[in-house]
Amino acid sequence: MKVLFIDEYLPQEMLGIMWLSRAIKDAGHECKALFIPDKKWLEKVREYEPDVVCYSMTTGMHLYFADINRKVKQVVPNAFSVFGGPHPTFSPEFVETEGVDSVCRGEGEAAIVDLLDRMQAGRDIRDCENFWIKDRKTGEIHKNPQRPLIQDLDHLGFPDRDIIYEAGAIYRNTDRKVFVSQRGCPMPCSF
Ligand code: B12
Repeated sequence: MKVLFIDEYLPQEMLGIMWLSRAIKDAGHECKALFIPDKKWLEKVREYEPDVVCYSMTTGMHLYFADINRKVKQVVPNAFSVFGGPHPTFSPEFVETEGVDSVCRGEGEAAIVDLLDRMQAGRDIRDCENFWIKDRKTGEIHKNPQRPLIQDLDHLGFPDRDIIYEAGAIYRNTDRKVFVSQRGCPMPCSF
């Protein structure tokens, strides 16, 4: 399957996207990123023709990305949209938004690979764990439980920095690279 992550330029490389891309590529799927602002962004979406369009979001960016997604759907109407990150984890009812096909709650590596493998094989995706999935025909929302958290982070391999560097040379050229050796928050935060 062909996957496209759309994000805006942030002050640093996005570890979520890099780790998801690692898992997606290791499972044999294709994966690219596109950063906005880019005058040709919609042209690039049309040219790549992704099967799945992915967005990683914090709260506050959700209306913006919902709008971006509606524009994406005008040029690739069959592309399946997946939203993940803190906002969909806290507020999965975001799936009710027009144009949103699914949201992923919590860790995404195993979830997105499961989803893509099922799509590739033409299998049912409605009971895919971690996802809330909207049936395109009936509008019914399938609310699935989350799978257990990853126990051994070393199994994930290294984040795929290429996906970010290919899409945004500024990240490749900067001396500042981002590393995180844990998941979640060491304080009592809920995320
Ligand atoms: C590093 C960091 C930043 C960096 C990079 C952000 C980024 N998007 O990569 C910078 C400095 C830019 C930043 C900025 C901000 N941040 Co910040 N940041 C973090 C921090 C400390 C770690 C994030 C991280 O890299 N985690 C590691 C990766 C691997 O995890 P992840 O990104 O969550 O991704 C996993 C899952 O969420 C999921 N997933 C994520 N995206 C997707 C997409 C799909 C399609 C799928 C299937 C799955 C999926 O799968 C990934 C792998 O398992 C978190 C704290 C935390 N505990 O997470 C706060 C946190 C994300 N930030 C937060 C906030 C508030 C902000 C700002 C709004 C601050 C501000 N006032 O400007 C901005 C928003 C910028 C933006 N548009 O994202 C909040 C978000 C709360 C919320 N309700 O959304 C957090 C949770 C801190 C907190 N506890 O309050 N941040």
